[in-house]
Amino acid sequence: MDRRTFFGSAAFSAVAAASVSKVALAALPEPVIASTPATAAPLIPPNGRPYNPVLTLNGWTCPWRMNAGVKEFHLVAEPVVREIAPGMQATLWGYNGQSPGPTIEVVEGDKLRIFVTNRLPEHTTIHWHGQRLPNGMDGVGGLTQKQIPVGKTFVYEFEARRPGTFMYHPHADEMVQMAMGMMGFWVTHPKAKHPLIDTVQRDFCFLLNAYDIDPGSTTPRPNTMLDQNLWTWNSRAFPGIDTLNVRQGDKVRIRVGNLTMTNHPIHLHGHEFTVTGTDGGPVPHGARWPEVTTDIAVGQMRQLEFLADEPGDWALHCHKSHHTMNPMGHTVPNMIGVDHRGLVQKIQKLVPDYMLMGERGMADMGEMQMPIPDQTLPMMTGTGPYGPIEMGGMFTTLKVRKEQKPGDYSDPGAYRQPPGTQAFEWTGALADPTRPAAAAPASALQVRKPSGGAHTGH
Ligand SMILES: [Cu+2]
Repeated sequence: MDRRTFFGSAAFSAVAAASVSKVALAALPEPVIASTPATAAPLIPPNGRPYNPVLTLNGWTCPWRMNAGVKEFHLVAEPVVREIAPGMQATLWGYNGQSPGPTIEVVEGDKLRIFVTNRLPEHTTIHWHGQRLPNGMDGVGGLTQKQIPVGKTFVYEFEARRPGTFMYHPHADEMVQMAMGMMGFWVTHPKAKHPLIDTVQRDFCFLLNAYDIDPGSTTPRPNTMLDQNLWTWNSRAFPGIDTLNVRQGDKVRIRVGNLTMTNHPIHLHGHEFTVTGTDGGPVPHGARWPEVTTDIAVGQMRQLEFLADEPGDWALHCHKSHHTMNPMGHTVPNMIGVDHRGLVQKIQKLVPDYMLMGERGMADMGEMQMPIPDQTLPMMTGTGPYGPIEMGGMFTTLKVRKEQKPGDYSDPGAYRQPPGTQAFEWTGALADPTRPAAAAPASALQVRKPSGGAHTGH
């Protein structure tokens, strides 16, 4: 079929992803490569139909060009270096210079052409998670298309048929390619006012991902199934995850997709939200209920919406406490409550750097600077106005400020607690707590035991 008449044809389903001709290759759009993990400002659509753009946390939106009414994107699958947080670079695979790849933002009804160039050391494909599209555009290697060989460029063409929150990732050697960081976000905006899609003032998106990178090294182990040691949002770990900065009174939407191998209960402090949509589409009003935590299972996406009406710095994090930590030895012995007085000094005569961890819990880890290998993040780190924030991994802050300007996404700095509104130390008298008398011995209790072995009469 003539590619120029493709979109005018009713035969969408008849065409599969195909290798581009040399003529088309010469004409394909220049891929835009990102070199930093910084959060880019939302991309105001320069052409096509207007929409309110999203902000990709520590990411950016893929620029496109219009070609005879078709939106054309160019993704390049390639090895990348991604800063997970200051002090640690990971060698991952991604798209257009980073992992995740750029967010694709389109409008319901847009006709799309996406060029995918493979610069990986092995073949790949892209699956467009959640899209309605012709079967041959679904990107499942071997099933709906041939894998894209090393060095080749394939083209995907389809229409963005329904609005919502989606993602993209390979469906070729998936275990390795997703463990290496290949994924990206996708947002399809509604073409007109939609009864189930509210206008919001701030629209954030990010993917949950996870890596197993040995301390001191930079390449993830792709064979690890569940015991990853880096729990990340858009391949960033706290304190490398940017804050979500909003104006008090803004309606806020946060879109989250999970491409890790376990579920993540995402928890927001200080506000109640509703889940207004999934990758299956908008949730009917009657099926929404208030939450402060919503679990996002593997391969799921959720849209959280709320009115940001409480000023402050509010934690936003995964509620699995092991997921708000950076790499640590899982085999650290449990020392809580162990009396080892004098032991550390004796060992330090032999091993000067020796530290004993966890005797009184692990909060000390947030303060002490223990020697760690290069390319390794402290287990819990990040400093707030009142001291160390004893977290890493899947943690950041929602900053709600009265003074934040509309559309201004810059970080307003730490929240200043108004006088009299912060937890404070009690300095008055403390009465000894009254404790109950020692429990009576069991033999003194009057217990009616069942008689004999006959358990009848239940
Ligand atoms: Cu989690």
